[in-house]
Amino acid sequence: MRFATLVLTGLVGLALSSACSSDKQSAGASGAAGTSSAAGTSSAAGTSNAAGTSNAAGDGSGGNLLGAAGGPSQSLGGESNGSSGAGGESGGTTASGGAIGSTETYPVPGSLPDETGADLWLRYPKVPIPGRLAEYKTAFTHIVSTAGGASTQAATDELRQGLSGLTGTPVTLAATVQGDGAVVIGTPTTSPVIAGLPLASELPALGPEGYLVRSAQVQGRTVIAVAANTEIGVLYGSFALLRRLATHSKVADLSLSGSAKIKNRLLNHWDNLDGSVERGYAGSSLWNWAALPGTLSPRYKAYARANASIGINGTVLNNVNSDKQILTAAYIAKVKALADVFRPYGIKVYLSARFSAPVELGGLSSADPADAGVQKWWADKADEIYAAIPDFGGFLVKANSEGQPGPQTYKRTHAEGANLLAKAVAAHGGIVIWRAFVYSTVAGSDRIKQAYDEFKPLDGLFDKNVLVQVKNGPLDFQPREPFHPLFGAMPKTPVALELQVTKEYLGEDTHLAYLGPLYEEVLKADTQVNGPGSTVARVVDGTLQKHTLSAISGVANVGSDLNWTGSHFNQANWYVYGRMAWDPDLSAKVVADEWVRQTFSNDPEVVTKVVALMMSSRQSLVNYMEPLGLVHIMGTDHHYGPAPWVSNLSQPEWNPVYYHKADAVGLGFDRTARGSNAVSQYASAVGASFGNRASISDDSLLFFHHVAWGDKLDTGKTLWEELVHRYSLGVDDVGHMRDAWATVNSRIDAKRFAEVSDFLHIQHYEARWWRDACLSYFATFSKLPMPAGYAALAHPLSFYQGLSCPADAKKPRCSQVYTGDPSPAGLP
Ligand code: GCW
Repeated sequence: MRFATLVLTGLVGLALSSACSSDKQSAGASGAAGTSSAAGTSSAAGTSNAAGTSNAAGDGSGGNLLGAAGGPSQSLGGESNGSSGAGGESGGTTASGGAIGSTETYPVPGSLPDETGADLWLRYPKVPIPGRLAEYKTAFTHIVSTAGGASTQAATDELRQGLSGLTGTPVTLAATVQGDGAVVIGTPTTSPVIAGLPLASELPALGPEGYLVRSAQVQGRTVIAVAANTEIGVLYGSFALLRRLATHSKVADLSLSGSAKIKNRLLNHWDNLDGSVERGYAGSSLWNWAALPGTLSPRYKAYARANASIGINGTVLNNVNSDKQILTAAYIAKVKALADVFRPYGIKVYLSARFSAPVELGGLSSADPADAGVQKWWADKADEIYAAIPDFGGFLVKANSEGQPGPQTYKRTHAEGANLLAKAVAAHGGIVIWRAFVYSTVAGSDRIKQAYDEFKPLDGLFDKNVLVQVKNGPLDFQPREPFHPLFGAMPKTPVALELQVTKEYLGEDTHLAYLGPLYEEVLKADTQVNGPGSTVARVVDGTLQKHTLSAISGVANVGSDLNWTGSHFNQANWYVYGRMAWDPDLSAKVVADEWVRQTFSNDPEVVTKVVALMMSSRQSLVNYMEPLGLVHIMGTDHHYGPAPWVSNLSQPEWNPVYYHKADAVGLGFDRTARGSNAVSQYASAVGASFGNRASISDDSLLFFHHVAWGDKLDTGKTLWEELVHRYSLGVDDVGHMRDAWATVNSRIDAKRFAEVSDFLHIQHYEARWWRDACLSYFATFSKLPMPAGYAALAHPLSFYQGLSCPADAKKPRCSQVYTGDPSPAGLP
């Protein structure tokens, strides 16, 4: 909602003051678990409905945070493990054919050195359990890497750093196998040893990025082979091996294979050329444009490593609200310098292109796609870019949305606009990613219908190298939305999924919300366009509608902060985005498990507690911000705190009141056939389910229905009672997260422990702020008192409406509400 933002910047004090491949084994979903809350009450989250909507991901909406012993039982995350695992011990996480983790007892560490978080999940600390350490020391003594270029070098460097760190012993390099303990890496072309192994015959099926990691015999010695068809595949295999070892898995169980299901796995940076980041909460942009191309920050390589470790293979460097300057020769030279750093890590660069650049940079009188001069300008520009960057990925375009220029200015369609750029890059093998997030200046009856209405008729009209990129939901990255109706609705067009990794609407840097369950929810949502099983994942990976071109994008959350993402737990969202982009069938819980092990500790005391709190975190946030399908009731511009009362913005659909439609009768937006009929944009079975009060999940209820305050919901409570209940549950769940975090105190370094504790403290008070502000406002319509068993609202509505926080929208907090005790909100 940028346009509103820009227009309103001058109105501060008015509106603003109102608020402050797959890896062979598809991982088992953590499923519909988690129906009971930490407070022991029952929550409708974790259920799925006929239409496969809102919460099939089982984000543990309040699963027991102080969680019982025992690691999660689930299949292996990210790669298949072909070993039988027979006789293997069972570790923290049972994987198919093997186990992640170890059953050895973890010593309580004496004192741990403080960590900044700068190393992300690539820390490689020495294995603290003697049995596994001895095993690794024997199995990994040297790396055999005979030939290859920069990517093989990157793989070798990573293995050397990782294996030396994990074993606490320098691991050496060798040209040949020196005895037991060799890790032999390469492709059949770069390595005669790999070419000679029986596994070489299995490689072609794995594609250009796939890999195998296996135990093998070379000259009578047992080695670990990391084999792939390309050097990038070798790098991915090396990271897969290190991930297994950093999660303390048994060497005897090692047998990994992986290949990506989605071809283009991108980060989209909303980074501006002045160093600011739109919706960024982690400092300034990583790209130091002023110093490029001459000076290359070491962070560029570190960024590339981190992305490669999770399978991301493309990066769009600049904001979709694009500055034309990025297409000038001076900037192309800077972009080339970055592309050269990223290339060994398998990462291509892309640029957001400004549609009006032929006028603004080229001096043409028009940017009309039908104009031959415009076509030539783009073709020449593409030639210029590809001359500098032969593997340039292509263009991302936001057009005719929130004030951005586009083809409609010239009475041309989005398809004509996209094809203009597509033709320019086609000869070079480039692609165009055209965003469907359109936002016209003319208010419709229902803002969420606009993308479908504009794009569905264009299906079949896009060139072969164009993808249409669609946000996960039809509105705008809300804490929960139903899946976007364009998924499956454009069978002749490859449709890419856009997820937001930066938490614009989910508490930004401070609030802990693990997004794995949100991503899993949308990927598993069943569009039913070709009958049951037509999931968003199968639309996006191209298999459902038979597209070879496929893409997924995550709006990046990284910046110049030392910890990269503004908070330690926001790193998990970068991580899970990459892992699910590589394999959209991975479960959020499996990924959380491996992230915690690599980032904090493999100690089951830590893994169990922290995974549980992560898995419940997003549902807790939904509960205290926007329960029951409410959307977009946050403050204008900053999108941080509550402001359901805002009603004075000039376009109706910029206002929260447009979305929640509270009145004396009830709450919610009627999108059934009696209302805006947005349900008709879905496949009929899905639309019917969304439109039916009996089948819609309570989690999405108010997104599709206007419900009377006294109506009974699935839980047996009235709407008003359930609203109060969920807001209260959300607040108290954050209290449980704090309790759970407190228990890992001695097992995590003091610095990161304290920083997370501080943010949980902020989150707890701000959750209560959300609850009390929203309920005091909605009570003006329901005219109902707080039900028995819930804490009174801390302040009158006027207090919340008078707040003017946050002072800093890039590091937002609202200290005015940090008084009293946030919990219990639901009285014991
Ligand atoms: O979510 C909204 C944001 C805008 C963003 C826009 C978009 C880049 O508030 O900041 O602009 O979406 O996705 O284009």
